[in-house]
Amino acid sequence: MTERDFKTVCVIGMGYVGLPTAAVLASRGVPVLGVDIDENAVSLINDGKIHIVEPDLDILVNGAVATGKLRASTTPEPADAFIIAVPTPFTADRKPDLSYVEAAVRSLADVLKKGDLVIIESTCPVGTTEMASVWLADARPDLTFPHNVGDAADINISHSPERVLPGRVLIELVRNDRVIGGVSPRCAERTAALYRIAVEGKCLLTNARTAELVKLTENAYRDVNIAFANELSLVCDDLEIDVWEAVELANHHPRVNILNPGPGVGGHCIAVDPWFIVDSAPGSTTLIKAARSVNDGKPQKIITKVLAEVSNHDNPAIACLGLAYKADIDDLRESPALDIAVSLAESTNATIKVVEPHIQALPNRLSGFSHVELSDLTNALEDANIIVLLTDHKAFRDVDLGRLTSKKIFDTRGIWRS
Ligand code: SAJ
Repeated sequence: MTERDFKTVCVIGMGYVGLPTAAVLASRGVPVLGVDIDENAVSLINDGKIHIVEPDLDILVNGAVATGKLRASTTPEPADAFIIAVPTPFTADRKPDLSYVEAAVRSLADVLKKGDLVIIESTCPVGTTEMASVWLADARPDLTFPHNVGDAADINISHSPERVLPGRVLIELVRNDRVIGGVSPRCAERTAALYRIAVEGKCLLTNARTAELVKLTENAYRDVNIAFANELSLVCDDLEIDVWEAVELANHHPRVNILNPGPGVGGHCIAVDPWFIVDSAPGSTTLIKAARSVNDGKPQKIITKVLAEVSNHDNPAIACLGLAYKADIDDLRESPALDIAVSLAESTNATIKVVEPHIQALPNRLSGFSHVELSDLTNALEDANIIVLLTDHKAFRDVDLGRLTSKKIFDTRGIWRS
């Protein structure tokens, strides 16, 4: 099967995954319609511009729009394949919120025709892809679906989770192996045929339920490993040992590879996805739950230490370096750095200068505080007597530490170790 079998592709959700996926397919010559409910994002894309920060994505989108292969709209149109890449957040009681996925699936029911392929890339709890087949069957009784008739179905449906790392999306989209889980084997084969247009990694075929669990497993695995590093950092604090040195030395063992401790785990994936496993198997997930609790508890440990230092100063002035959840991106979702800055703003009257090179204005959670301002790096460092490094952005790595000797530094990422 080749790209000729997919004359048009419709990608629903123009976020961190959907837009790069649409642009990569379009750059391989496939006409792609990108769909999003955000009219501003749609109009920016149609102007060849982007609304997110991701290396080289602007150039790719601009080129794909200029050649006419990529355009955007707020409503789906008929296509040979549909890729759903919308968020799956969790509710206040940590249950998966499938409302965006369900709305996206239902939004394409009217334009489906015999032979179409529907792929869910959004991270989902086990069973969601089969459920999507049921939702579409309800809406389109004139078509047959794979949860009922398997390989004989008019419509093929599968789950192929995205695995790209923000900051390296365009490279990983093409090079990473892809897990592809079909509701029937034929669904998986057709999905692989579509991805092979752009993906150089292996396409690994399985069933939809296994693919759903594999994606959740990858992120839960990373969460557990980061939790180990974060717990070790607490032990080292108690014992007055430099955790970075301890990790570095332990990692010389041929079978030990401890990750980096930090201010906690953020982003919309690793801090969320493990809860989808817990929700599906609450009695069997002691370790996964414990890891979440260690990582979620880390910001408070840092806040407590900084506030203790604040109480030592008559005129405390804090520089908070970084709000993004990790280095060199603009994403503030579930960011422990943002949580820490907000908590410091709430708990003290100290002047707080926030440095975040990837945003233009303070986020809502910080903009209401009169003692908090967005600042440039030089200014914030000069005026502060307490420096809290929260995100390991490149811009912070080159700071001249010699000029900060009189200041109290909390380097939560270990980038300023001499
Ligand atoms: N972090 C640490 N210490 C580390 C590594 C990470 O504290 O040693 C923190 C980061 O600062 C950040 C959080 O963990 O706050 C998560 O960052 P990350 O780089 O580990 O992962 P994400 O959330 O940006 O992307 C993950 C990736 N999953 C895995 O590596 C298993 C990515 O491949 C997935 O596609 C993505 O989740 C997703 O969308 O699910």
